[in-house]
Amino acid sequence: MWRWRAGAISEAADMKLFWSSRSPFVRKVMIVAHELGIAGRIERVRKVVHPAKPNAEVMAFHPLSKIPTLILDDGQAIYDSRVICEFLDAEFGKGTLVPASGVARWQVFTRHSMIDAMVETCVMWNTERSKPEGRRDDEVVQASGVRAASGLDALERDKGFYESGLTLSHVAAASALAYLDFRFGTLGWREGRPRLAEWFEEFSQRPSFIETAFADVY
Ligand SMILES: N[C@@H](CCC(=O)N[C@@H](CS)C(=O)NCC(=O)O)C(=O)O
Repeated sequence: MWRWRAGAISEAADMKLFWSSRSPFVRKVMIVAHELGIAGRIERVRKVVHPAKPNAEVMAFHPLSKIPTLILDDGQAIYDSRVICEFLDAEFGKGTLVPASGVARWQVFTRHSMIDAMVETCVMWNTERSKPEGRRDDEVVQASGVRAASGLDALERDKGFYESGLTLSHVAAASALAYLDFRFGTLGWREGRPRLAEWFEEFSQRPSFIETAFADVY
């Protein structure tokens, strides 16, 4: 049976996270852990994953070989990133990062899912555009750009996003925008999206964001 210790701040790691310094989904989980003051309880276990190469060690816990996967001290696995974030917030944050009820709660979940879909599109976009000519599907590359722009425009217009305090959907947005800077530095996503750019600039100062910076290492 997994035992968690409520209110603990700097205890030994009692959870493991299949982790990579390059994954926006992993970064989102780690930002949440830092915001909740429990990053020290999560041992990061580096895993290399790729859609073309299922990783047997990851598959032993996540049947589809995806990271992040969180493993509790009784061996139970929790995934995907949205579920891990909600788990951490419910268990260690008393639900502070998700409104307890009402429309606002469902707006946070919906926005979080939209951002995750946008990031999935961007990860696929990055993979597709890196393929050599002949193997690359240019229609997918182009459509990915259209979808990502549409997601960013939705965030720029989303009044509730700017008016509410910190939620999981804000963490998801920060990780998504950082991923764009990391992999699509020349995209110029800030152009025409001043509210989002300003919001991100402010979020970027948070220790949780600084502590979890992307790094292109295996
Ligand atoms: N919906 C999943 C997406 C996770 C995901 O796609 N992670 C990538 C790394 S950024 C991965 O595991 N890719 C390996 C694969 O698709 O086989 C989540 O939110 O956790």
